[in-house]
Amino acid sequence: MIFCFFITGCSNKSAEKKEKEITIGFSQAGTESSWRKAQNKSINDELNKQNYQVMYRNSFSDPKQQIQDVMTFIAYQVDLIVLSPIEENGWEPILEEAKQAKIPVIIVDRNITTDRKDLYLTHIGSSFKAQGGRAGLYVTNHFQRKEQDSINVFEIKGSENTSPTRLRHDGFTETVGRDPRVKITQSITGDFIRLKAKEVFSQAIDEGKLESIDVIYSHNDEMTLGALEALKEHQVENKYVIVSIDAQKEMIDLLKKRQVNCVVECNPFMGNLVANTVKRYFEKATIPEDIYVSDTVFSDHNDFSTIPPRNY
Ligand code: GYE
Repeated sequence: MIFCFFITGCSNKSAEKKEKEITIGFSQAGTESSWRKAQNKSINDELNKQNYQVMYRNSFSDPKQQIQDVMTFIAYQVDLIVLSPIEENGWEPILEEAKQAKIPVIIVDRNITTDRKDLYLTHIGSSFKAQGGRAGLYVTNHFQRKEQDSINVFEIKGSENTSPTRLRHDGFTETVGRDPRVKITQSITGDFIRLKAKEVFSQAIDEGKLESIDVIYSHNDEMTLGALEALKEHQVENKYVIVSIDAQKEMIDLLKKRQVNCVVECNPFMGNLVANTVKRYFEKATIPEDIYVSDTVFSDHNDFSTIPPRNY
């Protein structure tokens, strides 16, 4: 009996890998913003603190490369995949392959669009729709008591086929819909990148598309900074109500100088949630279907001294 127990004990022990023998495949979307770099460091730091072996791949905003990166993790037979997806569609085939290989997947930050909840353990990230709603609420509150027949919004959208772009748009439009005067009359895509947004916004200025615009609503700070550079280079006065999302330090500094009006936070520091969820998985503890990162909002109504340091 003792002999059998010993063998059983050994097989159980080898079956329960120690942290340092667990390999995590971490697939990152890109390095397009200070926000992304902070999110990236947060996840890598917290996984390393748990003594996991981390196999890191950055697809540098190339969706096809990101699929290849996940294929590599499956080929290496990692123990778990942490996926920060660029795009929200097209993930089912490769996640089905991960499932067949018995490799669990945790989706972080942006979400994926699928009914197949069996293809991943959980999603950890912000509510992008709530962020769009907060941006919209600032706009409707700002114009609530202003005698103005129409309030025209210029929207600078993030990359198409991504959940933050879709949901930040939906949250904003649903909220401003309460005031029939507010309409998005111009919309461009800056792919969440400062230089791209500057180029496309400059073109819009040249084409006279800022005529009768009251509000600039931008899906992330990098694109807002690009648009502000374009205004400056075209010597266009910044007389707009400007609302931005992420709350990078550079944007909060402009809020304090009253060059923008509202900055909705998108908290990048999700590493502890990710590492804790990984730990709970290997401890066979229950994991909720969705784990939300908490965000807040800053505006020119704030006492700026209460805004915490940004660190990104
Ligand atoms: O707002 C932006 C980054 O996926 C929420 O992606 C993230 C967004 C973030 O490019 O800065």
